Amino acid sequence: MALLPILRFPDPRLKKIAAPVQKVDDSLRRLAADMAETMYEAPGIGLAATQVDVHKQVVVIDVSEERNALLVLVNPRIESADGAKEGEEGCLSVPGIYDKVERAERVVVTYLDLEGQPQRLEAEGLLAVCIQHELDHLNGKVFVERLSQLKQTRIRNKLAKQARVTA
Ligand code: K1U
Ligand code: ZN
Repeated sequence: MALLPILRFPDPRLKKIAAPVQKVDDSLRRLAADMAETMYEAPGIGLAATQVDVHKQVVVIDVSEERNALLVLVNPRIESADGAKEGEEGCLSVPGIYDKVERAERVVVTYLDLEGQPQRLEAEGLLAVCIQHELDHLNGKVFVERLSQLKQTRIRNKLAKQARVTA
């Protein structure tokens, strides 16, 4: 397995739209294993392939306290969503920035598992939020782009300053 470098906002590659996976094979299973290792090491509760510069519809998620409930979603689709709730989000591509985003409270998602079998999952709470956050990544959207223009400008300035300090 391998740790993969995570793209940092506002890298333009985070805007790419991920393509559907045509075949679930060993190379896709290796990608998922590498993504999971990268997510656990970060640490994070989710990671989309877009964030490691692979533009395929794959996400890994583990919202469990014990960090032992890995979910791998291939070609995920939100079939239905209901309710609305504001909650704090962070992003491994935007380190150090946390803000409130409104999301659906519950979602039903369909996807393929690592055997290529269709699955259906009803999610609520943090899992529902994380699924929506990761599907945004597959559609080229980072959570800060859901914030006001003023907040986005402040975040871009803060990240540019951080980059100058660490250069
Ligand atoms: O996609 C990502 O960038 C990962 C992101 C997912 C996420 C967090 C919060 C709300 C929605 C989606 C993260 O994992 S940020 C790190 C984080 O939240 C966390 C890290 C360790 C333990 C618990 C949470
Ligand atoms: Zn993110």
